[in-house]
Amino acid sequence: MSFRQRHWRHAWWLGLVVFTGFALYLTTWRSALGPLLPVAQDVHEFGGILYGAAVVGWSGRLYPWPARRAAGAPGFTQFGFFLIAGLAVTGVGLLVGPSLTRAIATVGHAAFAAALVIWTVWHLLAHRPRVSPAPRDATPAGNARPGAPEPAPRARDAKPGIPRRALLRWMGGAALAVPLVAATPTLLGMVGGRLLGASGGSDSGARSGFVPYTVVNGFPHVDLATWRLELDGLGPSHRWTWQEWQRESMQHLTVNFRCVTGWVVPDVRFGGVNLEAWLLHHGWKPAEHPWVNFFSADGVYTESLSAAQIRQHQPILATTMDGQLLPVAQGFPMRLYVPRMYGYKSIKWLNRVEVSSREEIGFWEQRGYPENAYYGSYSGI
Ligand SMILES: Nc1nc2c(c(=O)[nH]1)N[C@H]1C(S)=C(S)[C@@H](COP(=O)(O)O)O[C@H]1N2
Ligand SMILES: [Mo]
Repeated sequence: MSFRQRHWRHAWWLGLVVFTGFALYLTTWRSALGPLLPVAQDVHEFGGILYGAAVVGWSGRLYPWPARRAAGAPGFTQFGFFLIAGLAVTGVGLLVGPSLTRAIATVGHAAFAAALVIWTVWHLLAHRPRVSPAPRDATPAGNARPGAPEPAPRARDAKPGIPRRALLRWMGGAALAVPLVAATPTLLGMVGGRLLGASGGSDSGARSGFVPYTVVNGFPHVDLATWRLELDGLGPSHRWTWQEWQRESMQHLTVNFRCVTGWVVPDVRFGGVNLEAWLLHHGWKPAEHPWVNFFSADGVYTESLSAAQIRQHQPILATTMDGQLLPVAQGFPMRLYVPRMYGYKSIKWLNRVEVSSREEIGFWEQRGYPENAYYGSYSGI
């Protein structure tokens, strides 16, 4: 395989895997992809495994680092091989194994991804098109060091300047790197928590490790003085003010919070009101209303659970996380939390619950993720 072929092959594969990977984590890319998100996830998982296996298993040809190293290629170039191998290993860790493995893999995968972006930018800069030297005749005579070996003879008609095609190709590569560089702080935020600002951006204040998703522009800022929780479907609708809600009895559970795209935050302590007990207390008859639908103050996101799912998983209407009120980015003042189901069930900025004879199919379920969001119910492999 020629030098050029090899580079093109890497560019295509990396492009595919890196861009689909970023689409899974970055909230703006996610919403832009919409119904294609589950497809992007499949492409990322399959593509990543194939590419990682090809690079590691076929490294002699696809990534001939030992040979190039011996030939005196810069050491940092070879480093890319280890970053790709690291991404492959942590990527598999995200797909299999217990929560602890996945939580470690989450941080590792983000760290390797950020490092790979930095490495790619370095690679682009190190190999940017250079002005080819002027023909020998034009070199000022005084520049020749005494005793320096005679430079190899060059074609007399070589024109000085940057080869146009190389320049265009390089500019294309650099343009592709821009969104990746812009997104790198988010990845580093997942690694270093608050080191580079809370993950996900400016006013998020999310707990480190979480990726504070939203499908609208920004996070709704809810005022406790005007906040109401509404319960519909049981005769006249019930409403709770924040003060009234404080009289409900709280329960606490410590969980591993897990998104369908792989990331896990271990040992999160949620406090809230048991959904089933609360509904039953207000006259819910599961046989009459086998669906419970949930609505968000963001006006877009929805979720639903069947009576059977509620029975089995005992979700809570959470108002605290690790003993404090929820951060704005993470659903202040109330979110659902559904144990043993992927994070997309845990609707944020919850302000209305409706018991119904029909299901309001959830935001991500409409876009291809399973309604029965049990851990393990979705993965490209
Ligand atoms: N209103 C609303 N709720 C939401 C989402 C969202 O975009 N909007 N994203 C869901 C997804 S896919 C996940 S993984 C979790 C993420 O929780 P976090 O924002 O606390 O990290 O929230 C879920 N609840
Ligand atoms: Mo998610």
